[in-house]
Amino acid sequence: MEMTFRWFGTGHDSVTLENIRQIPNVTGVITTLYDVPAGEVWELGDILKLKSEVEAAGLKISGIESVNIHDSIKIGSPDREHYIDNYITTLENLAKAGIHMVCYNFMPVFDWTRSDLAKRRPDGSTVLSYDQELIDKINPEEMFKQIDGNSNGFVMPGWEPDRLAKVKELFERYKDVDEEKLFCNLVYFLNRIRHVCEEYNIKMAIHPDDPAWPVFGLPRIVNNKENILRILSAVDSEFNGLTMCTGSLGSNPNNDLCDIIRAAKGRIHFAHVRNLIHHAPGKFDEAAHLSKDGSFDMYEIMKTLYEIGFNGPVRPDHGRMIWGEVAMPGYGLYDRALGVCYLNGLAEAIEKAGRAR
Ligand SMILES: [Mn+2]
Repeated sequence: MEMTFRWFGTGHDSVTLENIRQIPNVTGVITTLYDVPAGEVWELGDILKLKSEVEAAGLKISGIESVNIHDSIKIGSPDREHYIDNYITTLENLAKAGIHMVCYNFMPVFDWTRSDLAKRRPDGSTVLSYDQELIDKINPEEMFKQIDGNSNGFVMPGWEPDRLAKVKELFERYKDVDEEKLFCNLVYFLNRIRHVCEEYNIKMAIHPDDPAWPVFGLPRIVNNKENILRILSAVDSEFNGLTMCTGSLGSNPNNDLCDIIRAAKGRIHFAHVRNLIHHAPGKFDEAAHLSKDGSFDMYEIMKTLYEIGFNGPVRPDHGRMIWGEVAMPGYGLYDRALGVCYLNGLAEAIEKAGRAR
């Protein structure tokens, strides 16, 4: 496993590459061209510039999160061809720059959703939180405004303000897209990019839906073992893989995380490892990475990744906000760095115990 850290780029992130370089065992960043709107080509020059900046800091680009998918591709409208062609050019440019892992999601309209970006815990830290009852009381436009107004001045990934203006129109465009249609549109997209991924050895890692059930009546298809295996087998080639995000899949306590890891063996190209606390169905808070702080057995998760031979990039995921840090919610330096150290400890112990057997 290669330990990495998500970085949104200079001007978009309170965390610097110099900060990241000093976290023990982190050798790479997972980054993006944050300013390029979904559907547009990532120019090779811009990718190379980003790459030089990361390498000058003594790190490497271990993968991209995300190259976002234009809504026309998810909806399956005729103009998707143009956006898929652009996506293919972006993938070629990334490969030419030596980048071979791309995380993406296939969630309509919204990326992840939360009802509170700074829920206070008894120790004074704050976390992202989800409560379906609260979500049921608001409409998608209010949701956009809440997320944008509570993000400490940062633009949250998937909640770019220019999307707010289009949210009503987007819902209208998705009105005939049910789960089956969304699935077919995903398979269509994967078949169209297959040749370039296979030629350039690009691993595509679809990110699970967060939370792992439909929100605002929009279909969701990357939310449990059965649906994930259906996607992996529909385009049965190694390039078509998964981002194993424990927090997203684990938002539904019926998902057995270690069972999903074993079932997707060989097709997990990226791992997001974090913890959360379940309070009731549809109600959870994010937590520190430590097993004891949440509902997941982080030792078993890391051990299962080790046992299936996963050797791609892994990163801590959303952290708590601690020590007075002001950062993009979930993406501060301190608690994610603590998360790395904890995952490092688990990994070292698991590896040495494995060798001793
Ligand atoms: Mn994730």
